Amino acid sequence: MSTINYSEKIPNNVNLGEDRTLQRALEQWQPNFIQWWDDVGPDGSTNFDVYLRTAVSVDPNGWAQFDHVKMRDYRWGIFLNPGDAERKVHFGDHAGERAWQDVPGEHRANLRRIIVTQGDTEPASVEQQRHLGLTCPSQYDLRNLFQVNVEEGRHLWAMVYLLHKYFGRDGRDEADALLQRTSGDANNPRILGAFNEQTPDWLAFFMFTYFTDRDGKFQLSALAESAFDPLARTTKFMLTEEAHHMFVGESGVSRVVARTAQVMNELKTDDAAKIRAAGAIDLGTVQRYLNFHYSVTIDLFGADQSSNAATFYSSGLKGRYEEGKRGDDHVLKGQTYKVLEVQNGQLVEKDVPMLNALNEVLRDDFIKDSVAGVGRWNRVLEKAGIPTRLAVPHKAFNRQIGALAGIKMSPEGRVVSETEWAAKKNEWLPSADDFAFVASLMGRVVDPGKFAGWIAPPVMGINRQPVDFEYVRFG
Ligand code: BYC
Repeated sequence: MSTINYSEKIPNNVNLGEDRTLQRALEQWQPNFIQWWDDVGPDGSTNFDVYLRTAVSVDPNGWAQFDHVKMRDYRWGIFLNPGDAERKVHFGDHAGERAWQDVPGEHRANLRRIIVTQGDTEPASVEQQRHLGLTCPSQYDLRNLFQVNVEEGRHLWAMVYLLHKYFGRDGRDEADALLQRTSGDANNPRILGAFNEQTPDWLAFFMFTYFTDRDGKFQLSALAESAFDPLARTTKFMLTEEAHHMFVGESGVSRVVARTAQVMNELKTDDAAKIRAAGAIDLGTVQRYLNFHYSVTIDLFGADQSSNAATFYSSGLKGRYEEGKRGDDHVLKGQTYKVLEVQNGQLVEKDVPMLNALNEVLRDDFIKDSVAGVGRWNRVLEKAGIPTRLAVPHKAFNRQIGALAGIKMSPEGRVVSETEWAAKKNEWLPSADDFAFVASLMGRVVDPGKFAGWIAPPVMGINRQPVDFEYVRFG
């Protein structure tokens, strides 16, 4: 079951050939997907041969094969982690019952909504990143961008398979709509806020893959607990791909910070203007990008109190991060959780029923994980003898979703007036000037082993290849 059949038009390990109707329906969706890739996928990349990894099996060891391929010919397919016939639902009102191999009628609408929301983010991110290849800082980075892009395409396939197989005509319509919404489109935008923002430059890309792909890690982990077994198995496999995306983000920002620290030491200055004049990105700009991507990403977890979240959990559709490792009753009735609320213009903590606060529980798990990586960036500064430190802003900073959307907050967590917000906004979030400066650095470096001046080279290459390997052949 874990071996992937590449002889079929749609590579898969779900015996697609045995279900002709489903196979035909997906084969009809496939050219629309390719059309979408051609229209809004990576700009100007059609003839490139890219050193990509492709899944060859879903076994934890050795699922990946590396080769130069054209992205259009990437073997997008449907790969589920191996099933366990004995698997039981392990949280919520159905705990102890057999995991579902089909969709129970009463949970159909909610499951469809979750799968569509998940599926919508995948093509959105490809659309957001489509112009970045034109300004890559190196071949190594270009290859990583393209790897992320093809895997997001595959994640779309993962959700489309579930929609087609388990949701009939509605599912097919939703699968079509996933190719019709467009990131940032005024009339038909993507579903969630962060996926309609722009990713205008590589600093934004690294922040996005560090923070926003980490939302992917936490949401997919919560779905990997689902009572609906096909969803759990497909998201488990997606998580193995997601790990590389977060690596691209974490190491990317780390290399930017390393280069900036080097320039600061060479010039013996922390003056942003001088650092910029030397072609590096000053730490103030890095911090403002961080503030932006962190705040729009924590919005992705939804409202702090949500009856949807309670229903999703109690009915077994979506668990918590690492549900199986938690020591409580996995039903959570009568338990409480602390959320922040605005009262008379100030933040106060309030105990609310935990079931309703599960979006906040997941957001808090995400926050802990994000902060750890920021600490690793700070160690780069520390080692270089630079006293400045990066930090995630307060949870209520720049929020648009949930109770905290009603308050203006400084990154340090001080409630501020509208007037102060307007005056300081450009110190806290990237300004037009910051974007213009970062854009001015975005050249296009494509000689093997060469890197743009604003980013340090990586410590090692991909798949034990040297850093100056020809990761992309431009055809
Ligand atoms: N922007 O009761 P609430 C990834 C809507 S990332 C705009 O809190 P709920 C990836 C919400 O839809 C992982 N709207 O909602 C990363 C609802 O609308 P309706 C993606 C928002 O259902 C990088 C209303 O506000 N996966 O994989 O509890 C690259 C009330 O909100 C936002 C998932 O998200 C927002 N930020 O929670 C590529 C998992 N937040 O119905 C890929 C599936 C909320 O009233 N999704 N709203 O019109 C879910 O589990 C839930 O839908 C959410 C929302 C957690 C997102």
